[in-house]
Amino acid sequence: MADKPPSVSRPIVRRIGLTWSPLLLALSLLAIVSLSTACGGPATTSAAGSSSSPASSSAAEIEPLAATGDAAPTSSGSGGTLNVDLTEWGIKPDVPSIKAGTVQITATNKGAMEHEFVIIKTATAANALPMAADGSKVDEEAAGTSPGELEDIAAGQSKSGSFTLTPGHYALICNQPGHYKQGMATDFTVN
Ligand SMILES: [Cu+2]
Repeated sequence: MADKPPSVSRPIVRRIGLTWSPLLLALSLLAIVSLSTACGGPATTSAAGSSSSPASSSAAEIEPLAATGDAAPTSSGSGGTLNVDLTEWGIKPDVPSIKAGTVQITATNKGAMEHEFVIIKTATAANALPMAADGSKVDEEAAGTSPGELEDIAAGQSKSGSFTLTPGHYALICNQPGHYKQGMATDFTVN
């Protein structure tokens, strides 16, 4: 049963092939000639265009990052990732500035106490921010605008978040009571 259909179809194919082969040869020769002459140029350019357009589109996806990376000092990082160490008593970003955009920030508490990481966009120097009435903390609302923070980072722990940072001067602080006065503040620039 299974052998019959192939044995039947094969002769049909052969007959078609035999009867059509002169015509197919002629047609294929014509096709080859017409393709190589008329479409040869466009075919190669369109092939080059199609192969270069994915390349250029993928390059376009990379180019903004590469271009911003080129425009910025190499110390400003990739433009997308910022790592910050929190200690007693300091805040140390791994780069002094970064490109504007969506920035993935990881704050790591390398100290022995709980800390937090607060981002404040402000024209004021990081060590001169206005204090709350009791003097224990920065008055964050008076200091500027905050794109966000990573709260309650236990000793030895890290927290990460994605923040939208627009160009300007920032203060990166820990606003646990008393920590800012101990020096947990640093200036940061978004280009
Ligand atoms: Cu702290």
